Amino acid sequence: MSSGGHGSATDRRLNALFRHLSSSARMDPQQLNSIAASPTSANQNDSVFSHVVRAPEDPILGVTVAYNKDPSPLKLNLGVGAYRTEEGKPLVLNVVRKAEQQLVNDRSRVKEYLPIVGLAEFNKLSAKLILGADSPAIRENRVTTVQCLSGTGSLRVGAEFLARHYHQRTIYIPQPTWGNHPKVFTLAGLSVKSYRYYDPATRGLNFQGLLEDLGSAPAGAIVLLHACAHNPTGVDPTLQQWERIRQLMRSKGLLPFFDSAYQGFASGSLDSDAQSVRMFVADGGECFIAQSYAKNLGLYGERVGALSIVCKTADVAGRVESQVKLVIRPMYSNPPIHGASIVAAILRDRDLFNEWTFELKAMADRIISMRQKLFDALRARGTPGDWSHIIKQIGMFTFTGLNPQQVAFMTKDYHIYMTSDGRISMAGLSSKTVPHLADAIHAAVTLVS
Ligand code: KET
Repeated sequence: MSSGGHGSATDRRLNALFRHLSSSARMDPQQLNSIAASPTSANQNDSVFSHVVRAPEDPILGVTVAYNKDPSPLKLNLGVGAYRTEEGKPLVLNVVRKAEQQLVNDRSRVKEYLPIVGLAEFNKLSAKLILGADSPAIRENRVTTVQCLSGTGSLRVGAEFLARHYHQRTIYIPQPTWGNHPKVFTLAGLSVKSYRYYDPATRGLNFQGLLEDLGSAPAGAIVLLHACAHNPTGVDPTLQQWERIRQLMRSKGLLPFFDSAYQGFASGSLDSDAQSVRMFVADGGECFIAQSYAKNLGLYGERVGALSIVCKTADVAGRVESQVKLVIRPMYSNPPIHGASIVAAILRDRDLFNEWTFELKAMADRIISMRQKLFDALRARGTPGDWSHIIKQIGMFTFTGLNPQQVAFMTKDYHIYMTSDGRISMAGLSSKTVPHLADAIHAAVTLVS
């Protein structure tokens, strides 16, 4: 257990975990008594886990669980952010198939453990992908990149490092944000606060609120920023707004932690979608970046991502990396080899890389065309309300503005599955299913308030 005294990161983590578990467990007094009873008085047939109460399903992944149980042929899963084809099928990119074939054909490949930080070539190429090939930070060797378990694992490793080694343990996350963010950061030992981000009235950015909240954050606080295609709102700052955010954060010494889970999905261009991150790196300051290849390469289940930490000097970066290794080793020892090898094969080869950018653009374009189709379908039905946000928002999701009752109605009567905050994954929609969704939305807004 902890040897660091009461204030240590481990203690804080355990306390946070305990609070989390006891608040979700809601034990009744009888159960508490049976836990308190001595082992000798317990019935031999009682499980030592009989006090464990069933936890609720995850708000996002639980939608798929409910969907899978529904026998209706009409059912439609717009919950999880996972790309589907026009036929409603998961997509393995052609370029991924090619890279995998290369790997299989290469008999010299072995299955040895990777180093704690993962595949070196993958790390180098991932840093180049997000920071740009000509990034001075890379040239000056002041970026450390470690392969992690997709975006989530990268966020968690970064947060664990910060909880141990950074003086300010408060992280500000946007309101709203991806539902897993508060859990990842709390369990890592950080204290989570939020900053205003979305304005339901305009269905756009609450820029003033954002500036005020970051302006009154304590010096040095960590700030989680969605690099592009903000989840769940689909609302991103403009480049001018990013510049204001950058100036404010740098003037207060706030530490940026970028979550880049959708590079290429917002605009269809890998470089355009990395601009926010590159602005913060261009000023020579420090930042964290968690990258995921789940969406943009369709490698969801391969769990491949990277954490980059941009430091002031190469010397600091080296020492930081040595400590990140101490975070990773007792957690999962070292990352898996297959997904990272696929990514490295694609990023290192000009032809495969170009092919990827075409396939990525095609995915982004199909999502954009679904936005237009859904918007047109609602207009055609005369559905009350202004639905222009469907075509204005970007990335994988539309934040519809439907309330939890309307969502529950659509699930019950139309077998449409989505998160209760009214987010729909546009990537799960196809020309064939748009009319069904439009009918459901029309019925929901006219019948359920
Ligand atoms: N960040 C954001 C903003 C995000 O939306 C996701 C996944 C992740 C990180 C983590 O992805 P990973 O698969 O660990 O690389 N979001 C979708 C899936 C999920 O909730 O796990 C979603 O919001 O549907």
